[in-house]
Parts: sequence; C-alpha cells; structure tokens
Amino acid sequence: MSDWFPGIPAITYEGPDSQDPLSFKWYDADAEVEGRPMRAHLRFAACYWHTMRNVLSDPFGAGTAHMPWDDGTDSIENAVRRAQVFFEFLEKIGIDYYCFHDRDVAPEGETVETTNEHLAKMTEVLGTLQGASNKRLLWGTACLFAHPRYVHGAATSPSVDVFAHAGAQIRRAIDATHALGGEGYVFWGGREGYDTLLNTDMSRELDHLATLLRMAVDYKHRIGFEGAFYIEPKPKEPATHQYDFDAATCLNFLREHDLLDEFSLNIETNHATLAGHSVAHELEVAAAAGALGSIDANMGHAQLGWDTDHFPTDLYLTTSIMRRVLQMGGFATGGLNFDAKRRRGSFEPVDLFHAHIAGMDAFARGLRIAAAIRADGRLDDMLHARYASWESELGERIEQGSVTLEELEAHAAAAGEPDLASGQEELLRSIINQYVTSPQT
Ligand code: XLS
Ligand code: NI
Ligand code: NI
Repeated sequence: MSDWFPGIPAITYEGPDSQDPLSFKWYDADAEVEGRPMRAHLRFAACYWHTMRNVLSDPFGAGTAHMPWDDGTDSIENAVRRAQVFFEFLEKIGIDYYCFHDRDVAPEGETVETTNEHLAKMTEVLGTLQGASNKRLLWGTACLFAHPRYVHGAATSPSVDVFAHAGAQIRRAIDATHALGGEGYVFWGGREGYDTLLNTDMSRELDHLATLLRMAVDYKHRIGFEGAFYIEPKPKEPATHQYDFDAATCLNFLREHDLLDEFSLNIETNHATLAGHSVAHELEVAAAAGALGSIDANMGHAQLGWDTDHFPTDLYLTTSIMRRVLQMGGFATGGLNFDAKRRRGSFEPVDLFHAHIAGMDAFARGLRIAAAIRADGRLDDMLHARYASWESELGERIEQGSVTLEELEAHAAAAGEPDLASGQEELLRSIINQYVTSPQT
C-alpha cells in the first residue's frame, strides 16, 4: 500500500492527558456509552469534497492546500489515485464512513455517455477499496451546482433541457450509491433557489423540484435501493434565497407534495445558523416530525455570515447535538458527516488529521457529557415538571381535543389567577456546565 501520509501513524485513543497531537483524547471507538460503543453512536463520516477536492481557495486567492498526490488534471488516473489516498486517510484516522458527490470522485466527460463511464469506473474503484477495508458509504449525492449549465438551478432551472441533465445525473448518482451499498442519498438544493423574483416563477419551479424528487423516489423503488433519501436544508448561498431554506420549510414542501413518507432531513449546523436558528432548533423541528435522518457536522463563525464550514470543536454544540441524537434513540441510517474544511492557512496534509481529530474528540466528549446529563436526570425531570399541570383531568381532556372554549372560561373563572413557576434557564445552564467541566464525565 502506498503511503501518502508518511510519518503519520494510525490515530489511536490515548486519553485526555496525552500530549500527542496525533491521538484521540476522548474518542475511544469501542468504549461503551449507554450500552453501545462510541463508534455506533457517532457514525462518523469524512466527506470527499472537502477532504480530497477542496484546494482551500477563497474569492481573493488561489488554493493553498498541499496535495502531493494530486497532479491537478481531470484524468481517471488522478481520480483513482485520489480515491486510494482517501481510503488511506480513512484507515489512519479511524473513520468508518464516507460521503461523496458524483463529480468529486469522477470527472465530467464531453458527453453524458463518457461522464457515465467515468462514474461507473470510479464506482468500481471505490467498491474495491471498500472491499479491502471496513469502510462504508454513509451517503452519496449528485453535484447539481458546479457545472455552468446549472447557473439558473437544476430541477428549478427555467430550461427543460437542464432539468433533463439533472435527472440523468441523479439517476447515475443513485446507481453509484446503490452499487456501493450506501445507507442514504442526499438532495442538497445547490442552486435550487432564486436571485430575484423579477425573473422567477416560484410556484412553477417548486412544482418542478417536487416532480424530479418524485421521479427519484420512483427510480429508487424500481431498482430496489433501500437507503434513506434526505433533504439538506440551507437558507442562502449560492442563491440569494434557497428553496430548502430550513427544516420547517423543507417539511412543509415535502408535506405539500406528499413526499414526507419518502424523505427525512440531513441537518447541517452552519446552515441552521445561516437561517438564524441554532442547530438544536433545527434538530428539534426535524425530530418532532419524525424526520431527523442525518447530520452534517460542522460549525459557522460568530463574526462571519456565510457557510464557513469550520470543523465542529465547540463542546456546547456537540453536547446539544448528541443529547438530541440520544433522545431519539440514535441514528438509524444517518451519522455525523464532517462537512467541514480546514482554514486556508491549515494547508498541510497533517492538518486534515488535526481537523478531524478535533471534531471527533469534540463529539466524543459531547456524547459523554450528554449521556451524563441524561443519567443525572435533573434536566429531563425539570422539563417534565414544567408541564405537570397538564397531567390534570382538564389537561388530559384538552390534549384529547374534547374541551370547548366555554368550558375553558368556566375553569379560568373558578381557578382565578394561575400560579406560575420560574423557567430557571440559568439554573439549567449551570447544570450543563457542571457536566461540561467535570473531569469525571
Ligand atoms: C453545501 C452543502 C453540501 C451538501 C452536499 O453547503 O452542505 O456540501 O452537504 O451537497
Ligand atoms: Ni452539507
Ligand atoms: Ni454547507
């Protein structure tokens, strides 16, 4: 096997006191939390686009990433070598899953046929690499936003020919995902949105989007692909307004078009914050609809208003995410996909390791803190106690829907002014801090 990361060992757990930067302080893959190994709770995935294809350019300057394995061409040979390097990375970092877009792994050709051939070839290569390792595909997707033909959108393009190209591409991306045993398939809107209503027929575009999704569902069932379909909400960027704005918007769209049974959501932290929400809010909205499927693990930056895709290192963030995941009983087909990139200044190959170690340790620690908070039980008890009045006879009948406004008036008149209790937000936060800071957790 080639060694594109010379001097970097397989990363192992050394514990919180280790001074070795190339070790895990908290992520101990087989250690049990709530009766299951950490790796089964966290289901980490590395993403191909940031890990292998992001050269770390920005609008002001060229890429900075050192990628000695990449000759910069669109040759299949280069694509194959990249895939090998990626699996070497997965092996050394100890991540079980990965995610990719069709165009990350296989170059677009001159015609639809050659493009399909490239993807089929790379699917074979990835299949062989999976077979030689224990790595698995968390989800695949189609890149429907990079090629200039998608400038006005893909499914929502004003051009029916572009719509056809999008369909063709989705078909083959589902095929590749299916062939690789993918556990899911993501639809992120890409350029499905608008820049100005002056040139946009919104309701027509949304109908087209639903139609393409329905075709994908139909195709999935016909070929027997059993992975989950996810929609990934994002409010803006690249379009001024994205149709998949946030979890509530996506759920409404899916319900309106009778697609809710076929989709769940892939929630990304930085997209939540761009929408003016916390990721906890987005997870809650999705979970309340039984549609919390998977998570793109990253974070934004408080002073920057775009999708910076920082690696998630904030323990309060990872704690809140893992509390919600534990509360729903864990992921089914989903996982924590590091849709995250290094800063432009972190251009050395070893920074890929530092970045993922930072994210994995932050989530492992968040998992432990979340489990400790659950075991303590105070937060759950306080939440439950806050609604205790609803356990009354009146409360139960209201929740069943059998009370009238007249009855409420009679009750209110008899009960007088209600006794209210404190919401105790600061107390709740200090209980969380107790566990975030406790060395025993
Ligand atoms: C971009 C999205 C994208 C999806 C996959 O903002 O996060 O990376 O996860 O297309
Ligand atoms: Ni994402
Ligand atoms: Ni993103």
